[in-house]
Amino acid sequence: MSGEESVILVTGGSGLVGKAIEWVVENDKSERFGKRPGEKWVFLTSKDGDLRKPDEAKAIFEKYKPTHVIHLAAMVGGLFKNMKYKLDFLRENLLINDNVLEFSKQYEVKKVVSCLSTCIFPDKTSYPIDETMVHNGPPHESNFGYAHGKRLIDIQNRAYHEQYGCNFTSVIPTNVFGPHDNYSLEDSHVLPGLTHKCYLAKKNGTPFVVGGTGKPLRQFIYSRDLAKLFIWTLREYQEIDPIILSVGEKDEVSIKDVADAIVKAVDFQGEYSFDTSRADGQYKKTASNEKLMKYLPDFEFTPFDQAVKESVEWFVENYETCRK
Ligand code: NAP
Ligand code: GFB
Repeated sequence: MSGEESVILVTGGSGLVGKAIEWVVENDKSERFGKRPGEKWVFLTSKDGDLRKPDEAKAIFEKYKPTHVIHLAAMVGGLFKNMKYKLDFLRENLLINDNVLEFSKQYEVKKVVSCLSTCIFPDKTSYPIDETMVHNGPPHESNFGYAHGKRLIDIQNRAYHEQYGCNFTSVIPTNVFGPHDNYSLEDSHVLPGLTHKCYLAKKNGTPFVVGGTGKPLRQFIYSRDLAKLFIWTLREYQEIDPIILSVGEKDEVSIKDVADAIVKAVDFQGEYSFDTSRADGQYKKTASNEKLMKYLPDFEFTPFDQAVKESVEWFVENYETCRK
């Protein structure tokens, strides 16, 4: 991205990942990740327009005339929300993605970076999973609506590139957590959901109950680390094919490890238990970050326990106003 005026539109700018990108743009002083002269960053919320609706989506592009787009806006949620609303996840995200990509083409946006997820990979697969395996078989039953909607972004990117020469690419983050997450007790992802549950258990002297067996394995990326990688992808990554943005295979942890880290960060003194009547979801989705490491061999991820501590501290400080 040259120094001339760039208008970078971040759809979903008020969410977990969007707020992390805003934080990095405003606070990182490095040339690689911080805001650069001539850049205007626009962080959208759904109040700026419902991206499921073509007229509202077009009005946003007409108003801002972006040169670049980081496309985050989506219906998002954890395992239990995905199991309940499979059609909504599919249809809402298809509508949003079609509008954002089509108006990016119509308004001649120079580059779009959209967002897939490591949970959309085939359920029956070899490990570690890499970027070439996105379409190699059906996703896990628990979130097939969300997964197919996300997979289509990769198909759309390739079709826009082949037919119109559009520079549309995507990233594949693993599970993300950090400040400004959604802390809903039922619909959130595991880390914010357990943070909220553990906080209430400590506050009310009630049991802290973790869903499932605690055995499934996950890789977690701190939102502020992911934000830096998004900015790098926008500025320097030149492929149409997606790139996995994740910590390494060796950093994979169990859900019990997550619960233990949250108990430590919340300073919960009681015992906690597992409600094995609740689903475990995918047992594992171990992803390789080899492609990313070839591009950024020196990138340093925030240590998991430190990131959990910062996230829990943010939640406690913002309990009254955060999404829950
Ligand atoms: P989030 O916190 O739920 O934020 C979603 C954002 O999308 C919000 O800014 C929301 O606006 C906006 N949005 C939702 N529906 C919209 C609509 N119809 N029109 C306009 N804006 C709409 O989500 P997130 O965790 O930051 O996720 C961002 C991206 O990362 C998503 O594409 C998600 O699929 C992907 N991802 C997330 C994870 C994860 O673990 N969180 C993992 C992999 C990939 P409001 O604030 O106004 O509602
Ligand atoms: O983050 P999560 O909901 O989604 O994690 P996935 C689910 C795992 O955490 C399961 C356990 O093994 C759950 O049994 N768990 C324990 C809990 N307690 C809780 C809790 O209170 N809340 C939640 N949510 N889980 C998602 C996909 O899969 O990954 C989404 O369904 C999305 O589409 C996301 O892409 C990144 O990692 O299982």
